[in-house]
Amino acid sequence: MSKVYQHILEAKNSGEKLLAILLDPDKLKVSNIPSLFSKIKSSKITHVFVGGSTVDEHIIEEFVSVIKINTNLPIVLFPGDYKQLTEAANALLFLSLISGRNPEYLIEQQIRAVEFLKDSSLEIIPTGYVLIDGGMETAVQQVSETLPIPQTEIETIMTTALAGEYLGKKLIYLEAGSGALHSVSTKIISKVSEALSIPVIVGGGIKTVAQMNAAYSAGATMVVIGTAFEENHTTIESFS
Ligand code: 1GP
Repeated sequence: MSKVYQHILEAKNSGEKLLAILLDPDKLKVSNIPSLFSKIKSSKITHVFVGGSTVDEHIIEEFVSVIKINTNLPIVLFPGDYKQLTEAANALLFLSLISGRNPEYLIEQQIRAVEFLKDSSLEIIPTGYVLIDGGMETAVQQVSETLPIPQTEIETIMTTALAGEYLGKKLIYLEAGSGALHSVSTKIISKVSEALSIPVIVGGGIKTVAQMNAAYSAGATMVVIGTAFEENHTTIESFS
């Protein structure tokens, strides 16, 4: 069953806009999950992403299980590492960092995840992950030891994303990096969305409703927000 992906695909085709909140177990305490989800209930948030660049593998299971008690929204793993996997979630963005040239994040981590995934019922969503310069060195860049593509290299970004689609990826994630100074430009989102037939996810540095709507208008099916919600939980209410 590919329930989570099917919904994203239908959203692309129907024009429905999806919003994921990214929760990093390193930054959010389990004890704060219930109060956070009471705010999320009345917001436009449609998905919960869980992951981070340096998350301790032992806390993932409990973290996701507590989220599950507090929401019916789909929980999607967005792991920085093959150890950040748990059956408690609904789906996994099976990421390959196709903008980089580090085999560790192109295929090595994915091979290591197989031991867990082969006996798992997690929905696996093959995702081409494209790191784009957000105006600062981000955690993804440091951990993956790869360089982001400059925002000016729109053609390279588009061809990289399209190569991802040709490789069979079901989603393309345009990532400016957590806490980016500049989110992915609408010019890039438009160019990529027009070229691709699969849904485009955009994240990194999006802090306002206006930025989110601009990303949707440019063609993003889903926007991911982490830092803005982490820094100020009341922001969630302005996204309702
Ligand atoms: C990071 O794209 C996500 O991987 C979200 O970024 O934390 O900047 O919202 P922010």
